[in-house]
Amino acid sequence: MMNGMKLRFPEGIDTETFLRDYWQKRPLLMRGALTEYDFPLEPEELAGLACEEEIESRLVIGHDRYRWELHHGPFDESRFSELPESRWTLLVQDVDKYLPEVARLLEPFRFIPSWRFDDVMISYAVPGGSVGPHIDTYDVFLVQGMGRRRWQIQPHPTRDALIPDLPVRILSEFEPEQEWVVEPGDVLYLPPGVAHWGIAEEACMSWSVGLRAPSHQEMLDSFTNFLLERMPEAEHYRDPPLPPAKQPARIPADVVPHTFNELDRWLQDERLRQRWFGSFVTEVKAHLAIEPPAEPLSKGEILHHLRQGGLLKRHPFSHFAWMETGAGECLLFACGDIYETSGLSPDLLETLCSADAIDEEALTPCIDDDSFLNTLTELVNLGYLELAHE
Ligand SMILES: [Mn+2]
Repeated sequence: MMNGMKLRFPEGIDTETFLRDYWQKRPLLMRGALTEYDFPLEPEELAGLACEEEIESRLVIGHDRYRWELHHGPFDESRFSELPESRWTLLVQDVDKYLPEVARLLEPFRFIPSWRFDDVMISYAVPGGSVGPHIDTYDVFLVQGMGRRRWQIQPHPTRDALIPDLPVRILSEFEPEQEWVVEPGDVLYLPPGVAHWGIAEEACMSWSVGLRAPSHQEMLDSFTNFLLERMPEAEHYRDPPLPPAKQPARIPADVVPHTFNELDRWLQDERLRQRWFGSFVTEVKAHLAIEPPAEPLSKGEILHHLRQGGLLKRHPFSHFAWMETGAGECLLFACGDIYETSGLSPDLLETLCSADAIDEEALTPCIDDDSFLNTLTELVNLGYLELAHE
């Protein structure tokens, strides 16, 4: 199904060994790993995107190791002609959401689950341009698209202290252990925690395929809120067997595990955990709002569209995923919403969540199933699926 581009690993490494030995463990430079991709975006077009109101962009100017400027887009077109000839970088986030030909860059990375991906960020730098030495908390594939960039890395930084009072996160100490000059088609994989500094040798563009890695703090915050919305208000604290209190002010230590036994019933509820997880990992970033269609469509209209050879396509901002729960059910997750599906095969769910386009044939034999058609209609009327012709 996912045909087309493959990542060309270095000699002696394949997908399995990459995932086993490098993924989330060690950096890997892959020379010429993506030479067949044609990087369909010019610097001028990237600058154009940075002028758009709804697109997130940044301009980083590095005067020297300790002096940095950060400016947030959208920018005026004239801004770019006023910039110096060296030492600045323009970064544009989520370009894959706006340009399908940029989203194609995700194809060769499909051996990693799609719900792990965040975005393709594209940067353009003039000679000497960089965002300084820093550490990211997520995995990234740094794909060189144009020109040459010098990457220096320190895989196990001893300190993560930042230079204080700067608008950008710059490490105060950086001792590179490895260094490469990358060229178009080269891919540098970095796991989280590797200190890195990439400096443009000449005008260059780097395409960063970034993964999602929410913090434990964010996850607990989201999970407990999810639970709070689903727990009955009426359940309250109850005492364990109570001896007469000799020291009325004392909290007996065994009250704590007793209380947590009660709370653990919620925290350990596998059914709720699974629903939260799928919902959480398919949530859409707040600034990427999906607009529902102006006029809601009926089941009949959607069925008619498909019967006429029409297609359904996922909204480019959307995240879809599915899960076989182990309790004999499959859940479909779309943009944080949870759908309990019955009678949908894993193959159909996978198609719904990852095929480029969905046609009538892909949806047989479920197309006549009323509850499935209801789900499909809801997905269309939320804007998660869009009617398309091709
Ligand atoms: Mn980085």
